[in-house]
Amino acid sequence: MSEQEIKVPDLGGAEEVEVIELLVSAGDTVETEDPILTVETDKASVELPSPGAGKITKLTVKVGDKVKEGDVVGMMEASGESGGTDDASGDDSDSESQEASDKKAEAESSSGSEAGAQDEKPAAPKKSGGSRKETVLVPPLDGMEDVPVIEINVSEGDTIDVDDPLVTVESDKATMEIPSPYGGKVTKILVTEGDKLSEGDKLLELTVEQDSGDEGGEQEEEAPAGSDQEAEPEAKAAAESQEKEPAVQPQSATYEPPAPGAKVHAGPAVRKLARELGADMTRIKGSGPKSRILKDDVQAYIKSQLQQAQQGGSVGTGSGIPGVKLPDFSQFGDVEREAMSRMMAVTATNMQRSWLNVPHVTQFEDADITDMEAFRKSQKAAGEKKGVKMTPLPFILKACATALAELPQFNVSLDMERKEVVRKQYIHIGIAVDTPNGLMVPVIRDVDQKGLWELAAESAELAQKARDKQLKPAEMQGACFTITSLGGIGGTAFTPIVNTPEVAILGVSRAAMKPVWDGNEFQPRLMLPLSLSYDHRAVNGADAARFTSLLSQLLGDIRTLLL
Ligand code: CAO
Repeated sequence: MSEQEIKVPDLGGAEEVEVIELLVSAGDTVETEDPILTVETDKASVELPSPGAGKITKLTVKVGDKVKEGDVVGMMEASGESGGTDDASGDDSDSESQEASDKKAEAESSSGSEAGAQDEKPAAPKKSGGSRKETVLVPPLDGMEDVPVIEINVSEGDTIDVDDPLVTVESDKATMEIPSPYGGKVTKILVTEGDKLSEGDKLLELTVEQDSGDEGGEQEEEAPAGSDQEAEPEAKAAAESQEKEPAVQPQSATYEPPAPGAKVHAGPAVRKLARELGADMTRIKGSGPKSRILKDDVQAYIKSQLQQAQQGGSVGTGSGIPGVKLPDFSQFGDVEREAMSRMMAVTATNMQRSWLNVPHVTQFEDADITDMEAFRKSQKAAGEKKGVKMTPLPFILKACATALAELPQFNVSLDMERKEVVRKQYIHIGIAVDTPNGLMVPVIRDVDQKGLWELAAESAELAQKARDKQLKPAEMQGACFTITSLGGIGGTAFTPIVNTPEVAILGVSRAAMKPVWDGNEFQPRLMLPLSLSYDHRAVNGADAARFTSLLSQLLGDIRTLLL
C-alpha cells in the first residue's frame, strides 16, 4: 500500500488543457482506467484515466485549472491489486501515456503478461497457462453452401482478437465476414480466394494463449481466448452471442448506433488517432476494460468502414451521401432498442445497394383480367381434386415468361466493370414471399416450360417452404426477373425495387372492378394493376411500355399464352 501521484498523461498533441470536471473525490475507490477528471482541449473533451486501482487521497487541481502532460493532479493509495504494476506509480510520465494504458489493457488479457504473473488475488487469476492450437471451422452460413471466398482478411503471423474478420465470403444475396471465434496468432491459412466454403470446412489454424480459462477443459470450446478474463465483458458477450447465433455477420452489421447518452471512454492518444482518421468515436465499440476504446478498435472500425465503402455498403460510409444522424429518441419518450435479425440486416443492405446503384423507373398498367378470373374460378373444383389452389400468380408468371422471351432486353444483367450485357438463355422467375421473418424470394426455374397447374403447385410449395424457413440456397438463386404480388393484401400501385443483378421486377396490386369504356358505354371490368420497375441503364422506357402492354394483352386473353 503506497501513495502515488496521479499525473496528466500524453495529451495527444495538446499543450495546455483546462480541467472542466472532477469525476472523483478524496476517499473514492477507483479501478485502473476509471476516469478521474475531464479536461478540454481545443478539439474535444477528454477523460484522464486512473493509472491504477486504489483510493484517491487528494485532488490537487480544481475546475478551471490549466494542466499539461506530467502535471500532478492528485494522489492515490494503490491497492494491492495493481500496486505491483510499475507503470502505475506515476514516476515516469511516459508510463502514463494512453499507449501504455492500452498496452496494459492488452497485457491484462494475455496470460503471458508480467503484470498478470504478479497478481496473487484469486478472484482475478492471471497465471501463465501456455498456448493451444485451434482450427477454426466455417460456421453455419445461413443455410448456404459453396459460398466463394472473396477476401482473406488476415495473414499468417497476424495476432487477432475474438470477432476479427477472418475471411469475407459472398453469396448472390450478401457479402459476409466470418469472424474469429478466438483471439490468438494465425499460424496457417487453409483456404485461398475463390475457394467455395460450406459449414464445417477448415478455415485456418490459430495459436490461442491459454490463461485463466484453462482450468475447465470445456472452456476451451465455449469461451474462446479473450473471454476468459473478467475484465473483458465485450469479448465475453461476443463469444456468448456467437454461441446463440450463426457466427456470420453481414457487412452492414458493423454499424454500431450509439446508445442514447453513451459516454465514450478513451485516452488522449486514441482520441487523437480517431480525430486524425476522422472516426466518429461514438460508433466504435471499445474492447478495453470497461469498454474503453483502444487504438486497435479505431483501426478495426476504419477498416470495416473502408470495406463497406468498397462493397457499396451503407449510406454515409463511402457512397458520398451523408449518413442519417439519429437523435437521442429517449428525449421524446420511452424507446427500446432491438438488434436487427440477420435477414433484416441482409435485406436492408441489398435494398440499399439496389436503390443506390440502379436508376429506377416504374411503368404502370392495368390488365383486364375479367375473363382470366372467370376461367380461374371455373378451375376451382379441378384444383380441389389436385390439392392445388389456382391464384392469379401462375397466370402472371406465365405471362411474364412469355414477355421475357419476346423482349429479351429484360432478361439480362449488366456487367458494368467489363461493360458487357449478360443475356440469359433461360427463364427463371423469383417470387417475393412475405414471411414472419422478412422477405424471401424463392425462384421458379424454367417458367416458360411449365404449365399453370405446375406453376401453381410449385409457387405454393416454395412460398410455404419460405415461411417454414426450409428453403435451400439453390432455391433462392438464379432468378432473371422477380414478381412481387401484394394482390392478396391490397393497394392500387407501388414502386418495387429491382432485385439486382436482375433488371426488372413486376409489382402486382389488388384487382378491382372498374368502369371501362368499350367505345359505346362503360363496362364493369376486373382490372389488375401492374407496376413494372426497371433498371433504366438496361431497359428504355418504350420497351418498358411494350412489356407492360404485352402483359396486359396476355392476361386480358389468356388463350394467347398458349401461342
Ligand atoms: N388481386 C385480387 N386478389 C388477389 C390477387 C390480386 N392481384 N392476388 C391474389 N389474390 C387473392 C387470391 O386469389 C386469394 O384469394 P382466394 O383465397 O379468394 O382465392 C388471396 O388473394 C390470397 O392469395 P395468396 O397471397 O395466398 O396467393 P398468391 O398466389 O396470390 O400469392 C405469394 C402468393 C407468395 C406471392 C403471397 O402469399 C405473398 O407472400 N405476397 C406478399 C409478397 C410481398 O411481401 N411482396 C412485397 C415485396 S416488396 O417489400
